[in-house]
Amino acid sequence: EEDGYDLWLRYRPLPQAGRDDVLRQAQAIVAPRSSATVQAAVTELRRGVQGMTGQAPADAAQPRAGAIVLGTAATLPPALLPDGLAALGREGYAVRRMESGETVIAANTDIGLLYGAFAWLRAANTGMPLDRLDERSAPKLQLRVLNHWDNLDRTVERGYAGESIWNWWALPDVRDRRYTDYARANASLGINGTVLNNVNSKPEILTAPWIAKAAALADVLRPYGIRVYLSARFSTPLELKETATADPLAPEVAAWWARKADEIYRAIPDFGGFLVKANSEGQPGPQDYHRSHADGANMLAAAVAPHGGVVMWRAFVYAAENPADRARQAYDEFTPLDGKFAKNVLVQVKNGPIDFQPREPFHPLFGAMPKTPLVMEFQITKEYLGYATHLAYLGTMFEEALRSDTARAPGGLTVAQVVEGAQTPGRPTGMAGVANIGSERTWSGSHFDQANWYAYGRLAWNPQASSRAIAREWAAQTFTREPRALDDIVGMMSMSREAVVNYMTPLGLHHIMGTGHHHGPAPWVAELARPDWNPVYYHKADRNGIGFDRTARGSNALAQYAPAIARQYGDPRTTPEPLLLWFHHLPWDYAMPSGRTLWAELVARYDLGVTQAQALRTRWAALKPFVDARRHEDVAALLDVQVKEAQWWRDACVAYFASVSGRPLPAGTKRPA
Ligand code: GCW
Repeated sequence: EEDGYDLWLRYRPLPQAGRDDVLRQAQAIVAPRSSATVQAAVTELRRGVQGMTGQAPADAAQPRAGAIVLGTAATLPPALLPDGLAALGREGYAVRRMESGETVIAANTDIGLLYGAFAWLRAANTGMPLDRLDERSAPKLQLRVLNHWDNLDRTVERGYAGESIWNWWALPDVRDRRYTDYARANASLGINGTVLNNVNSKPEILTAPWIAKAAALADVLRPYGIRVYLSARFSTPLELKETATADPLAPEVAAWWARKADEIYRAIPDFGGFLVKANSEGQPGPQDYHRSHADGANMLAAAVAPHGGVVMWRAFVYAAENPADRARQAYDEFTPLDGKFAKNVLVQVKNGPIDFQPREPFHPLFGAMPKTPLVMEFQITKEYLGYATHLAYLGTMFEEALRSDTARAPGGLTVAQVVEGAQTPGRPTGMAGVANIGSERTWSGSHFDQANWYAYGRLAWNPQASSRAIAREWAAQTFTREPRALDDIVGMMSMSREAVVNYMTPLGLHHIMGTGHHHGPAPWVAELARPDWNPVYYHKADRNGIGFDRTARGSNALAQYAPAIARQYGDPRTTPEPLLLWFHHLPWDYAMPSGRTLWAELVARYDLGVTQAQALRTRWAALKPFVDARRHEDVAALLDVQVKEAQWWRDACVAYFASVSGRPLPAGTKRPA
């Protein structure tokens, strides 16, 4: 019975034609003398071929037609060596079916071979013609990292898939097999780093017993090319009572961190570095000592630099003292520091300026810090998009952010290009995804949420990839290769996030969810201690109108974007409709392009969202013949909840906005009796 544990690496028996194709190309495997990484590649190929065909490939010593031959320039016979291999770099690979009948998986390193093996398996699993395979690929970003918000007591902040997969109690002695499966899944996507613990961090994580636990995980993950990182709490030495201050400029503090780094690197020689959330939501930081983010980041960077480590310093900062517009704060604090960060610091920026809302414009820092490498931070776990219950494929959302034009260069400069380092040649590049992984059988809390982990990984490899192509690739491996069913599943995925936007926060609304847990509607909440936590602060609806004026007449957050964008979005007529109320406060009777009033349009959007949620359910029901019974049922049950909660969102929001505006439902609005 299918329970989702195998993720997209299912390797179930293929239909006859596919099976024959795999058997023809994978009769044997030839691999160089083995490192643990090559061993992992060979084991995976064997497992895949055995699963897909029922037959295990033989081991062969010499290349021959019908064999898969893995090798580097040092081990491949010249006739099988692809041209230009060196250009594929440390992690790239070439996979090619030769005229002579061998399938060559070539790379410059063992990790490249592992990635190439997964690429071949992906091709086999998705039904590509293996006798014509000719693929080369190299990652566009260097650091492709998961951020676990996992606490040391095994709870997961904003996690909806059970407790943390890190069984801290049993570590370091017990190395759960699940860690290896986690490594395989990540390596299949090219994810090469993992931050084990929550950014809301604890001092204990940097003490000897915890370093030993992290080291045990690093040992399991290493053969799969995955480095371990830790979230560091800025005040750690002070809280452990090993220094008298945490001031980054105090020599005893810098010395403490340098010693700590030495200690960590003794246990984990390839330790990736630190992720830091400082001076944000109550976390300590350099500003507690009137020092800047750069002072703090550079002090930590100096500690890990001798070992080749990096510091990822988060730009998600906002404070109650800055009540006018929370969306402005990161830009205001960080742009003056451009050029002041050490070489091994990357500033990690959420995709939008508020907080992982169903829709936000791209963060204005992208393109505005040309001397600083910026890491894109996406949230894979669906804190604001219906937890693991609602079907919302985030590939489209990630793609929307990455394809946004920052207009910071003549001819355009997309967010993806910024993240790829277009402005910062020679400096590190990266992407971070807040993981949706837990210890439930499905890993991600639902079958479709696995697609969000998958899409994140594929976009971290290539930020310009197509979210639709990724969805298709994932669904073919996860559910079915039957083309019509696949079209339907991809169609559902592609519209799902827009459905969520429509029934939660249409037309640029944001941050109107329930307090604390962030689930369900609560646009009426107005009495929280901090103004910038109240939904009313964000929608500003009253008798006359609705929306947050971020133009020059309002908070002027718009001025943080390039002039061309500021100009275009300065006028509601030329602002993209999906962002209208993000940037403008407008009267309820404002005439929308549809010919409706703003009020009528808002209600129509909420209705559309509910209709779309219902459509997801109907479309899934029709897919029953193509999906195994258990997983079909699991998804169907969640889609029922989604329809119910879409109605809840719509009804609550429409009722609330009707009450503040004093307007009746537009004529013709249908509601169940
Ligand atoms: O999205 C918000 C979450 C917090 C989170 C914070 C952050 C880890 O509600 O739970 O804390 O962002 O990104 O730091």
